[in-house]
Amino acid sequence: MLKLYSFGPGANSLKPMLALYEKQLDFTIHRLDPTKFEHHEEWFKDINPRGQVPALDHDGRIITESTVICEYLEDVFPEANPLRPKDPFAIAQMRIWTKWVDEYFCWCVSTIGWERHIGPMARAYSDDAFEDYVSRIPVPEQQTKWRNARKGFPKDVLDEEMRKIRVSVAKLEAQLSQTPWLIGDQYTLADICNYAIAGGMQFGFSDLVNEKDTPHLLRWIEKIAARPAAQKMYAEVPSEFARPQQDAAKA
Ligand SMILES: N[C@@H](CCC(=O)N[C@@H](CS)C(=O)NCC(=O)O)C(=O)O
Repeated sequence: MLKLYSFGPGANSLKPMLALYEKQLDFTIHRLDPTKFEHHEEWFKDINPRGQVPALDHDGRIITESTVICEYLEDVFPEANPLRPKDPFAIAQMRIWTKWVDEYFCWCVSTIGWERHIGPMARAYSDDAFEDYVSRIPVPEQQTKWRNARKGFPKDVLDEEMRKIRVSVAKLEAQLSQTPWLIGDQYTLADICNYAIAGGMQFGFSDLVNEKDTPHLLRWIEKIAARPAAQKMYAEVPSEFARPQQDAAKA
């Protein structure tokens, strides 16, 4: 049995969710509500001690880390619509892209998302209520991030993250102007994991991702969103927490 703990079809939660839909596996989804800090409740910290989604329960064994979950699904269900190439060089290219998402692209988009969305949400709580929630966050760096979002990130931090977002967008556009998918002719986890972050940027960062400046990136986003698996995912997991295609900035 496969059960995915998730906020819905957006950001890191989207990666294994879209992979599960693409592979047409049988699975259930347990949605958590971030606005109620459900992911910091004790029952969920027993599942993922970091208090973060996504997490996959496979027959009682828990796998965390969105990209690791995607690779795990390929290892366990290699025949079900493969999303990883067979050739070792191509696998390496795919992993360079997924590593880049996890270590670079995700973080700059995330900070801007926290500034825009988490900050106002956090400011709606009284100081005491907010600190009570923060005290339940198990990862010290995440506590700092919540506090920074509530205060508002310093301008130099936001400027630097926007610079990294511009670098990221240019990198994706450059590759997609050469090849239909990120590592060539095959749709892989490289595309899914990048789409998880880039997929809503035509709305949240329309000054950077648009028809004039990034036509190839835009076509690629639309092409993935139109795939039957993505359409089924958005139809079956409508989310008031993570609106399809509009929440790249909420990672
Ligand atoms: N490296 C982790 C990051 C997971 C992560 O940042 N999850 C976010 C949602 S996209 C989360 O749970 N945020 C809530 C919080 O940190 O309080 C992964 O790729 O799974």
